[in-house]
Amino acid sequence: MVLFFLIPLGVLAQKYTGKRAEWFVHDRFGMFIHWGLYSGAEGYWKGEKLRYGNDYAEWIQYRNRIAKEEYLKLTDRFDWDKINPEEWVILAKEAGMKYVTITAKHHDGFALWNSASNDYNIYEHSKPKRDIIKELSAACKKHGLKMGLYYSHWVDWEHPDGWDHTKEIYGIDQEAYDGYWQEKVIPQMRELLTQYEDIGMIWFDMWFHHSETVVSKEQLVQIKELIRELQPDCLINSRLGLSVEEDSDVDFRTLGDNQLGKNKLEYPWQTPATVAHSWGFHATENQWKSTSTLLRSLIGNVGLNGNFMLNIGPRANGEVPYEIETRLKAMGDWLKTNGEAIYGSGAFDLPNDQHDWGLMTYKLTGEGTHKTFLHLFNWPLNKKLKVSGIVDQPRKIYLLADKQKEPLNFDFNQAKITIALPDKPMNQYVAVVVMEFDDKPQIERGLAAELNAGGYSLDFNNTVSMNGETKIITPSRRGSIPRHINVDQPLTMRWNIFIDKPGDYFFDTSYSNQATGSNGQIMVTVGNDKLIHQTKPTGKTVGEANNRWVIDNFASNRMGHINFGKSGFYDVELKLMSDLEKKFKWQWLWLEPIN
Ligand code: FHN
Repeated sequence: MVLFFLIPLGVLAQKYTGKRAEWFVHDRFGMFIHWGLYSGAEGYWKGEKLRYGNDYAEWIQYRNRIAKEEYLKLTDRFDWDKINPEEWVILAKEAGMKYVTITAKHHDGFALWNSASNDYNIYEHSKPKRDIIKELSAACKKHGLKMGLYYSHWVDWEHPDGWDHTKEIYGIDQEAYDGYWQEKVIPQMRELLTQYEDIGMIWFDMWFHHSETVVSKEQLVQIKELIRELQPDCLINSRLGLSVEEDSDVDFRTLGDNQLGKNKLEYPWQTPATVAHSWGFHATENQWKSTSTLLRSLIGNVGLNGNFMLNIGPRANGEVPYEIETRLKAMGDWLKTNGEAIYGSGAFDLPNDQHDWGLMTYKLTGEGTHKTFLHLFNWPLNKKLKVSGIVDQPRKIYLLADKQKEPLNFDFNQAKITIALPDKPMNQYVAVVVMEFDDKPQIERGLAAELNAGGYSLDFNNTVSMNGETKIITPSRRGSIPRHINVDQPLTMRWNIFIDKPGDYFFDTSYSNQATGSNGQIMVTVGNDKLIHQTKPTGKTVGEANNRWVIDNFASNRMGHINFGKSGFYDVELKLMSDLEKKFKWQWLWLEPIN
């Protein structure tokens, strides 16, 4: 049965969303909680730091080879009277998050609820007896958030026949593994799906496809059918071990840990992310992401139709690290003012990374207004904001933080909107400018945007076409050798630009020529105008001091200038030809108005 429905245009900016995932696509932002016995270890065991560079504190039992009996003694470090899951939910609410997903059972196999089918659970080992899932469920209900449950189905270090990575050496009998599945996984899933009212999602965590490990497709289908039978509206993520493409019953795709979206996807997807590095609490954590970074990640994902689930790793007394709490509250403050650009918003038709000032999101409101939100990460010093590629005139532009919606002056010219900004943004971190349109704004596809400070940087990112076979060489030596192409055969590239202010423009180009004389030709054509440049030797440079780190020099060379007689669209063509054994390497073309 195909479970993808077409959402009425304008309600959600995303085409293939199953009915039950509508809230998830709308809400965009949730909390992830990693909390369990490992929270008591805080990333150290008997004086030794976690034995693995990635410092995932919740892996301490496996990494430091801790026996179950000893691991269980960590319960003594918990302050059972202080732990209050409602505080986590309140924090989520303050952060503007709409759901909370907790590690009901992480890889250590320890259940955070009163599990009748397996006594390795918190109820049996806390004093007084606690059922954290029950308490969290009540708190979520009270504060109007959805509850998601993380359940490690594949890996379980407690059950002798559950998967742990040492079984890659010693192997495991399929029948024995199915024993674990039928006596622990299925009964526990049944408990979770029947004891705690509505479950928003079950979040599985098998980061391999089932074909690459011990779990069989039948076992996964068994879980999936159980969920559908007991909680038809509960979402299932792709780390169940089945992809969204392969099984339309899987509601959304989970990207890699901290992996942000790169492309717009038309089905629901999500990034699980950390504020720090570790998921579980780690005593010596020090890689805190800034609030701006976290907001940028959220906005970036929404601008590509994604969801963002941000983790907190509370301590064994339930406390959330100060560094996390402050960032979450700051995000919540930002969302109180700017939430409209996130909730119910999604991707706009222009590429998300088209402009150097920030990112865009879009929504069609219930009143029929089309809004594009311009998220500015860098307030321009000249107080001008340039938007390239929208070919319809906005009816109004204002700052989202401005309650009066005082209109901002702007200039509209075919495919360029230039907005006059006030001296300072009205809020912190990211300023949002709203452009309102009566109809869905039409765009000019494939336009290379003008940079906000002026000029056009033309390269492989914004080219409309590239003829000739070549490979783009990715940056190397820590980025000191930039992205480029080896010009080993003639190559033609084209860009579409819009010139707002007619006049003379310089053309510069960057390349590396390691020959002793000219080794090729670079030709630019705009209409009837041509610029021809014979490559010059560029020599070497040092990438890193005192490291014998000598690299090819990529240098900017002035080709000349061309006059753009009137405002309008122009096709810029570039032809690259090498003519010696030692081919040159080409990087970019730069256009800049001559003032
Ligand atoms: O191994 C886990 C890890 O501990 C953590 O739970 C993350 C969260 O996405 N998932 C696994 C690694 O991808």
